[in-house]
Amino acid sequence: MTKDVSESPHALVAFGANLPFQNQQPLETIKAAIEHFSFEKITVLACSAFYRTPCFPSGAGPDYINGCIKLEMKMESTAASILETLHRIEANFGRQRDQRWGGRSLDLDLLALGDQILPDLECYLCWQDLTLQQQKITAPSELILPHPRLHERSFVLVPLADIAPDWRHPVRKRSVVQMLGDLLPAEVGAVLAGKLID
Ligand code: PH2
Ligand code: MG
Ligand code: MG
Repeated sequence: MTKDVSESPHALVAFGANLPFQNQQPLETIKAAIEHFSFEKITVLACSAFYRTPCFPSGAGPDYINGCIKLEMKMESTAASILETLHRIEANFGRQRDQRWGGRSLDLDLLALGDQILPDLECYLCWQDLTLQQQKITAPSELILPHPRLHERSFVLVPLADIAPDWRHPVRKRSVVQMLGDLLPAEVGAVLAGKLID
C-alpha cells in the first residue's frame, strides 16, 4: 500500500542567529538561509514571524533573531539526512561548531519530525531531565528528537506557535499552544515584544 503523502510528517526547525556573517547582520543571514533551502531542493512550507530575543542565558551575548520553519519531508528523507542538510546550510553561513552556547552566525535546530522519538524514549528522557548546570557542559553526540529543550524555551515555542500550534509533543503529550501556556508569562512576553514587523 502506498502512503498518502499528505500524511507524511513535516520537519519543524528552529533558527537563530546573533553574530554577523561577513557583512551581513543576523536578520539578513536568516532570510538568505531560508531562501537557500530551495537550492537543497527542500520546500519551506511555512515560516513564522521573526523575533528579536534576549540571549539565553541572560547576558551571555547579543540578542538573537529567532523563528521557526516547517519543511517538506520527502519520502526518502531521514532524520540523519535532514540534519546533514541543516549542518551544510549552517556551514555555508559561517557557522563554527565549537563553543557550547557560544554566539552563532546561524543555528538551525531540528525540533521534531512528526511524532518520532529518537534514538529512544529512555535516551530522550535522560537529556530532557538534565539540570541547567549539566546542560552547560554536555551536548548529545547523537540526534535527540524532539529537541530536549523545546518545551522550555519561549524563543522556540512562540515562533513555533505561528506555524504549528497544534503539533503535539509525542513524549509530553502537550500541544505547542499548551506548552507555551506552561511558561512564565514574562518570558513569553519578552519574546512577543520583540516581534519584527516587516
Ligand atoms: N540559542 C542558543 C543559546 N541561547 N538564546 C536565544 N535568545 N535564542 C537562541 O536561539 C539561543 C539562545 C543555543 O543554540
Ligand atoms: Mg544548534
Ligand atoms: Mg540552538
